[in-house]
Amino acid sequence: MFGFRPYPCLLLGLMACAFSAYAEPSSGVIEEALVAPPAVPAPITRHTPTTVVVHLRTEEKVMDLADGVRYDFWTFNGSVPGPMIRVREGDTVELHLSNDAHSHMSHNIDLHAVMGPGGGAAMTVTNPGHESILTFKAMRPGLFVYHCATAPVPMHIANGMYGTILVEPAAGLPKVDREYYVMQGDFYTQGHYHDPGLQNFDTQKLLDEQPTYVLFNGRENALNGEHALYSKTGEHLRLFVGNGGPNLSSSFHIIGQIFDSVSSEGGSLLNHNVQTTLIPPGDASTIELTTLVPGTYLLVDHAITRAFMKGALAQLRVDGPARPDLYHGQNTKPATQPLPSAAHDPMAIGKRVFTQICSACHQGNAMGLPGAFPPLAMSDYLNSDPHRAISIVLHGLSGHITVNNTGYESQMPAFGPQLSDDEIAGVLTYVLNSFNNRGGSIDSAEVGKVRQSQP
Ligand code: HEC
Ligand SMILES: [Cu+2]
Repeated sequence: MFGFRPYPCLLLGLMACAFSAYAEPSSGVIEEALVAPPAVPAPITRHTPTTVVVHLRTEEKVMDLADGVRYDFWTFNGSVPGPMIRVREGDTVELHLSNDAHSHMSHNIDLHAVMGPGGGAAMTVTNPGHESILTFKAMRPGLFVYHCATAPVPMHIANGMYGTILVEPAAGLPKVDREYYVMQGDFYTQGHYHDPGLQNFDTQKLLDEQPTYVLFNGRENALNGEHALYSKTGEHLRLFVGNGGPNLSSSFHIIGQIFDSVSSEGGSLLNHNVQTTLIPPGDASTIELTTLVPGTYLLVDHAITRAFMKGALAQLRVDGPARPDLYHGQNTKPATQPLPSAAHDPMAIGKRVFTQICSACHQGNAMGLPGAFPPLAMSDYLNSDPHRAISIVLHGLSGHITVNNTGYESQMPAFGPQLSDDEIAGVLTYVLNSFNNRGGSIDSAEVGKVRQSQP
């Protein structure tokens, strides 16, 4: 009833306890050092509230939306999402919002951690070259979204103006080994997915709620490869996952993980053993997980078209010794099946394999799908070196390739384990002699050789 914290009282004894009660609500002023996502400020160790000064700067800035694709983002502090603000329950936040002198628009901020009309929006409307100050008390703990709320609001958000503010509960959060900050958003460009060059905002797509891109941290591959989130086996991770929207809800999932705990709708209720959690626009969730088995895990929006065809894909790399006790598998060669009668004709075998397998991705007309699957029809990549395709079908292919002047950076699985040498020879022969390709044939002895030489 006096705002005592039982824990410091126990530690420090009665005198200190009485003192700490007097010391509240404020023990000085702190200037928060913000960091760029996916990093977050360090956990709070204070046991008393204080005044935290936060500086945010709105900046309009052309950056990469994907490889070779540029976009005129509107940002907080030059990043999408804006930096995570971290304060403690009961803190008073003094937020300085400055708007870059080169901006074309005024901007403001609505923080969902604020209890007051507009969440700060009306008080912070800031013209280019100006600054405004909003002071509020962070009364409720949780992970909250902030965003620009200047008209047209959907456009400011669609251009990247969102972030999160974490209000730690007075008792603090349990200790974990690593923390990361990921935020989903949908983007609307006049060009198609992966059309190169500077892409303009598309109002009609925004109105139709049909984004060209759905992204984690404002750029395709922002958290992939060398930028992947990282952990060692056996560690506990905490992910602060937000959704800026403006339109799409996220079915947030990590392929091959089960979340230890999820704060439902970012609130104080914890759900456990969760596979996929729903994060609507303007919401955020604190997600904890344990990384037991090494390898690379994919963070996705499980509305899965967005992950594989609109960019909503990030990586978590886990290093450490293998755990066959928890996870292992075996690949055996299939027993050679007796071939159906007409089946010694490579073209007939090839047509069947193409229809059953290859067409799922490369399409029945072999034209592929823009941005996702390269064409096999008139493919300069295939026709320039048909023998290279043996190894592609046997072992799969990933990384950047260029087919008919278009870049692809995707993944084709290995079909070596499931297709026989005859079938691979057949399908390549079929493809080479169809779809306006150059002709020629691949025989199964060649496939056998490649299979032997590169196990
Ligand atoms: C699950 C989807 C998928 C299936 C099924 C698939 N591929 Fe692919 N394939 C891809 C992707 C994706 C790439 C590009 C990989 C990259 O970007 O590095 C590719 C690339 C290729 C290439 C080189 C690029 C080009 O266009 O010439 C060839 C050749 C190829 N595939 C042949 C085949 C054949 C033959 C089959 C059937 C046995 C097949 N693929 C089945 C997804 C698939
Ligand atoms: Cu704005």
